Amino acid sequence: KMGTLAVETAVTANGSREVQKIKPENERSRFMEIYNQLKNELLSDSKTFQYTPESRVWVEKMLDHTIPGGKLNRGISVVDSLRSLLERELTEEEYFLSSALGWCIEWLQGYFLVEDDIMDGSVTRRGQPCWYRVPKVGLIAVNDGVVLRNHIPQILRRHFKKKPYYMELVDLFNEVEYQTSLGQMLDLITTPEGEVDLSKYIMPTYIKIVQYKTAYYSFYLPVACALLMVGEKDEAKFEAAEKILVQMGTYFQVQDDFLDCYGDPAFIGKIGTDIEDTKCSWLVVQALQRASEHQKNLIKENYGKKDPEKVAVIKKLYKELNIQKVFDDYEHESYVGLNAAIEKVDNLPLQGVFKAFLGKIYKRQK
Ligand code: GPP
Ligand code: MG
Ligand code: MG
Ligand code: MG
Repeated sequence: KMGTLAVETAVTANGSREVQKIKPENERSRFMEIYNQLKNELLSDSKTFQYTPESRVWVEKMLDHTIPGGKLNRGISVVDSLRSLLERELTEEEYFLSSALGWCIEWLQGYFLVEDDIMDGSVTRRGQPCWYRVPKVGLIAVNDGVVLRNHIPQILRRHFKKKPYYMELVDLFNEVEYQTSLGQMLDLITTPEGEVDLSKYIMPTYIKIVQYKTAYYSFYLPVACALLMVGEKDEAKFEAAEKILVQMGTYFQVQDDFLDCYGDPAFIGKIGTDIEDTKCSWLVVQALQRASEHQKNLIKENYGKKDPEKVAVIKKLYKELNIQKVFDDYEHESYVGLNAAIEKVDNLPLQGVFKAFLGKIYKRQK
């Protein structure tokens, strides 16, 4: 069944009924209804698998813990992008289908985060323990991630099999997942066991890591889904979108790196681990560009250690090097640069999609 929440309407001065802008809380709860529908479909017995009571309880608990608790920006942006591309309010069917694709992206993200938190040794996520840290879960979480990943083709088959763009959709999700896994690989192999090799922490490496591990699935994927839904065939449109959205996704991951160190864990819902994990973070790359020989040695001795005193040495060094100011300047420049690139897009609906995306993330605190 389709979501049944009515769209608010109002009578305007000239008496015509006009669709009002849906408030964010409504948008979220309407979107959440579709999560419940997709979850129930996955948990019903199918030809593929007949759940036992115990396994059904397990998967439901796992889904509720790992899928809907985030900002839902990626998911909702498929709906917003489609509305913007069509330049009108969506029909019930369009709303449902774009939401289902949005949820597929949230499912992909849920899967990535379950695995990423294990690899990064993180403690909390979205204000609760990481899934692998929940009692009785542990490394079962590795397989739970695989289950989550495989829910995506199930959702796509159930709701999109007869659509003319079905093949392209499946192919898109596969391609983007592959890109993300390569970005994650680069992230992990740039983070050596044992001695810290500072020569690896340079901008070109950084850019490549974040484009692949974050930008494709977080920014390009939602818009590419909406373009497929409107039947877009022009490869150039996809490429133009990719160029701007990858640039935007890079800026987004720089913010993520900044918040890892300077965000309030109570507000961002996760405790940073980048310094302890020897990550090729934007902050350390910037610090190294500005560090004296003495300061470089301090980084070499203190970066990548669990010891809170060593972490404090790194944070003090960031302060001395004024990295917060470097970030503020970067944020401003990125915003100006992205806006300039967006202004040059000749397709107005697509331009609206990009503007909405940028507006959502500029100066974000979480
Ligand atoms: C986020 O990086 C990267 C991902 C979520 C991609 C993971 C990809 C896999 C194939 C598992 P991050 O570690 O900086 O994110 P966070 O700060 O949220 O932990
Ligand atoms: Mg992580
Ligand atoms: Mg990671
Ligand atoms: Mg991070």
